Amino acid sequence: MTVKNIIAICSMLTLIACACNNKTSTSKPIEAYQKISPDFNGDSAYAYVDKQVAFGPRVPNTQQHVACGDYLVSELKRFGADVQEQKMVVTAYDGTKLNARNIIGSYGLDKAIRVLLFAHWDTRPYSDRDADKANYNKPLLGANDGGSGVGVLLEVARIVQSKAPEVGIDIIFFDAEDYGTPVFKTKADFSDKWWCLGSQYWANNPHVKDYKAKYGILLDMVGGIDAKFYKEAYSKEYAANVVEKVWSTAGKMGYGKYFIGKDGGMITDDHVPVNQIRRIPSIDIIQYDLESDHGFASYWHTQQDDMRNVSKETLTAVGQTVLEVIYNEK
Ligand code: AHN
Ligand code: ZN
Repeated sequence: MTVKNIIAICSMLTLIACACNNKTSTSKPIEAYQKISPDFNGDSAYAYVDKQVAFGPRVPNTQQHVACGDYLVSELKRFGADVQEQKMVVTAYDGTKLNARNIIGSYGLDKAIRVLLFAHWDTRPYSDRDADKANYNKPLLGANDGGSGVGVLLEVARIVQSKAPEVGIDIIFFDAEDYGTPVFKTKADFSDKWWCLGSQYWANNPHVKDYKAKYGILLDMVGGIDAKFYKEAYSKEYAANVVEKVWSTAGKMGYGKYFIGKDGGMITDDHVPVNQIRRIPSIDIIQYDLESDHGFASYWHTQQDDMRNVSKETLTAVGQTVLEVIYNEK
């Protein structure tokens, strides 16, 4: 038998197999979900995370923090957003005055119906979950914790500029989320109020008087490899319909391995002041680990939170889901 003959026979068999398949599939077609949103580019989002991490830790009162803040403002402007900066001094758990900056980028300012998308851009000054005590007082790189949410939202901004959704979009990068009381302190106030300082400030002093949005979506730690996002308790309490909308959209788009249809923990995060003070129903998309004792990935609040843990696939699953949700909004 010649090579040509073998190829001919193989092609015939393939054709027959295809024909048979078609016959069976016509009886019950499996319709793929047709998304209406533009494609989210995971390479692009990854590059925005990498760029932030390259500044080093972004801890308030440091020069790297100022430099990264300037970069975020310039990127939002490059993507055609109307940018506002909210500079404030907030007080940390230990009395330190933090020079903080919330960065706000808006699209479609003439539109009454708005969706708020947010993430924190600062990184933690302590690696207080590190296996090595010697690292407790070291700031961390925050590739996932800080970088990932902002990276996804910068890519969302780039896309929103190229094709406007029907609703207005406000993107806020909150500062000073991650300066909460370190766990290694013995005599200290461990109240939740020392977290989320930038979003607390904004919720009491919005950039626009009486600012309202239909709902809000917080992205926090959305880049981890094989991340799992569970339905977080505050999100369910304040914005159950938004949780359902986001999780069902993710499922239809084939991202069900990331968006798990089960309950996660109750997490103090930037969506809490947005819900409780600003009264905007808001959810938190946050990587959660039911197995770990603190609920988060093993590298959370350690020196290991670097680019090795960031996945383009996870960034895409989250970014494409958020895009599909906002492009379906009217
Ligand atoms: C607390 O640990 C109290 N909340 C988690 C919020 C957080 C920290 N997100 C990122 N870093
Ligand atoms: Zn953190």
